[in-house]
Amino acid sequence: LRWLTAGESHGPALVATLEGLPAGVPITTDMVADHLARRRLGYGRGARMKFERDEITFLGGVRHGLSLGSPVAIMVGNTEWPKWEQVMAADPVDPEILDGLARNAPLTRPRPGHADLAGMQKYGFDEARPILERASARETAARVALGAVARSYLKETTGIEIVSHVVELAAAKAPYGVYPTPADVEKLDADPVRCLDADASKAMVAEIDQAHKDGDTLGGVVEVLAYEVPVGLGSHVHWDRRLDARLAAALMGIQAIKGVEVGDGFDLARVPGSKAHDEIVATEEGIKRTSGRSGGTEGGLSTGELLRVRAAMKPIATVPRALKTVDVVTGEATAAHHQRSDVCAVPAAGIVAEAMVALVLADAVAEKFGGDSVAETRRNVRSYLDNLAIR
Ligand code: EPS
Repeated sequence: LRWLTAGESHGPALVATLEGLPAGVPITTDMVADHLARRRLGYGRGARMKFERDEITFLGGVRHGLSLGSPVAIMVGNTEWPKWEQVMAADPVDPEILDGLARNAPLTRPRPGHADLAGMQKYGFDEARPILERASARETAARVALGAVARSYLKETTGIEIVSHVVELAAAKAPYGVYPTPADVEKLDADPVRCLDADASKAMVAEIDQAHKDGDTLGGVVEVLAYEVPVGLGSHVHWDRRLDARLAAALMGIQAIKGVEVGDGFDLARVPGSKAHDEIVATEEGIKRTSGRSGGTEGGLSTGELLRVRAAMKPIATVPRALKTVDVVTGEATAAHHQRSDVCAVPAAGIVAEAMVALVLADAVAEKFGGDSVAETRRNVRSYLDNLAIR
């Protein structure tokens, strides 16, 4: 599978394309809309989430609710576009009109922690607008749209289902080792911070309320679980074929993610080998592991156990109590620019992380099982599983 996104935060739309998907995958506007709506949820999001809508248009690859095997192209319209039509116009605009627009004021005070400064230096701009427009996490709407397609493909061909939850938000933590299942998704989506534990959820909301009062922003940790992953996705034979490496890169590629763990991750470095691995036992249902410390990958291959990855999001870089910076035009010390921002987007990051995991697993499934139609892929999956010599 190959996929790409394009579009700026305040441009007319985001577009996303996915190439290599077989024919017969159920895809509907409602399916994509549901996931986009889930991404907009979460306590601590800013004003823009309230007034903007994601408008979905399929431009190719889908007919009467099923994929055709041709590239799938999805457009996610920004309903805010009319306010930005001149500032973000593709064609040249009369400078007199632009000068009169407050929205077009040059952003010369880069925000620490954002792409603003290094981006201006690298691309040769003297203000941050051309950088922040694409660095913005608005782009994750396009990934979630593709993720909705990827998860339909996974469910149809292998039965894989993906769930995420927020396990830490600033200092508030959910109890360790509780793994929500697909049956918990409705409850998770109804929680203000997408956390299964009621006490931890309250503590997380309190953290956000305090940060809001303090003019601050917060990060946290999300965990993604994939159920029914067959043994043998990815490979030990080369670094870039390792499933864990591909998952780590995909999660790290989400805006503001600074750390990724597979299974117990960094904790495994702190215990002896006798407590770090998952022992193998014979059961009536076949060979199993007695624990899930590895997160469902060994040697870069999926083991057939629960797949579990975590991503750590740093606090949003647009801090209301603006941080110290330098005005790149005057060279003077000043405060970073700030108009509005989310206090916390960790619950949304979980939905984006689900999409990234779905896209990586869809790629690994397509690579392992091939097939030009869902029926063919399904046959290949069944034949592989039915013929495993060791089980
Ligand atoms: C974002 C900043 C905010 C968020 C935006 C991502 O936008 P603005 O600066 O226009 O208020 O609302 O996220 C979305 C629009 C979205 O759909 O997720 C940023 O700087 O990353």
